[in-house]
Amino acid sequence: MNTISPTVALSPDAAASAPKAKWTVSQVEALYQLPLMDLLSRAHQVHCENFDPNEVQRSALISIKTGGCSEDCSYCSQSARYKTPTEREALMQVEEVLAAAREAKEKGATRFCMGAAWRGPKEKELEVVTRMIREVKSLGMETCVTLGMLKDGQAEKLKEAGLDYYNHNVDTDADFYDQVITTHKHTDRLDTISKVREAGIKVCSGGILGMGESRRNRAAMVAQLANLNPPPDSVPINNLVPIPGTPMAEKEKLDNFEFLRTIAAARIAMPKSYVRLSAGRESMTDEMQALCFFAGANSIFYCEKLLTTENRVSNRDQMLFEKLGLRAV
Ligand code: SAM
Ligand code: DTB
Ligand code: SF4
Repeated sequence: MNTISPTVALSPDAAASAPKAKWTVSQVEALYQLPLMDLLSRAHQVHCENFDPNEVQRSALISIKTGGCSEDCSYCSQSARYKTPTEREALMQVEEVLAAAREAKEKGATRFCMGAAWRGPKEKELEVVTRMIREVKSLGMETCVTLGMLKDGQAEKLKEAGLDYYNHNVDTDADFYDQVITTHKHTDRLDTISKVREAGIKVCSGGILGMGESRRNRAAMVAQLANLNPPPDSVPINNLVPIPGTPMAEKEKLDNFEFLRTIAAARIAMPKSYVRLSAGRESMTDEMQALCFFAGANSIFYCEKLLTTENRVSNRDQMLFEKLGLRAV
């Protein structure tokens, strides 16, 4: 079998013990070009070397602040610039969020992710979110928030409140980014990711497929995530959920095998990261999801709704886990 490996760049510092292997875009693209069975075998082997392949982590997701966002992300139902079915709502109350977290815990989720439709949080808003984090932590759950771009000092406040993960997706290849979003730059995303990491919070970062990007763009996104030092702890791979009223409402669905190849490439390039099969599961068959788990996906959103769109009713997921002999962790 073809063994494509990342390039080991020799460190100029002779004292540095473990040189960091870097993936070039062409190396990741070469993974995509493998015969599917070779790619899946290799991804599954890497998965087994680093994780129990029968275990899947489950995170619940809730939208704590919906709609009315200033940004123009052309896939998003929450941008104020497009006329979508999503209505603008105020920031939720701490008590309401806590009740949702309790329910998610009872259903078996181990991590509670809170999303806000903001370019970035204002200080007063951040203060409310830190209270939510403290309360959810006190239930014994891991916490994750996704609030947009952070200013200096904000990540430290989140860390102090006990935040475990910050989700901030690179979303797509840097070269394709301005065809999707113009109100902020790809480098802004990297800047927030650095702030999160420097504050000692675990990074959750991935992207969306099926926005009209090329295979090279997909490979570049995987390479970029893999070359972060270290790679994100958690890598959500979203399949575009086309939202009526957005510029991407009529995008043609990405071929399932291309989605699967991306999961496999992400697993190989980021052996120790949790790869999350994220948005888009609602329209995937059980068989497609099983292939994604085989290819190395080992985390899902376990809740009936994502931020504004449907996900999967939890007993459908439970049945799938039973059929596949998967254990929730
Ligand atoms: N406003 C914050 C931000 O942009 O980081 C947090 C919320 S934003 C909705 C979180 C992520 O959801 C986006 O980065 C994107 O990857 C994903 N997302 C949003 N709409 C989506 C859609 N229609 N289909 C798939 N993924 C989507
Ligand atoms: C991520 O990568 N996917 C989640 C979470 N992080 C916040 C969001 C998916 C949103 C799907 C479209 C919606 O429900 O609005
Ligand atoms: Fe706003 Fe985030 Fe949606 Fe972009 S993806 S419009 S920043 S909520």
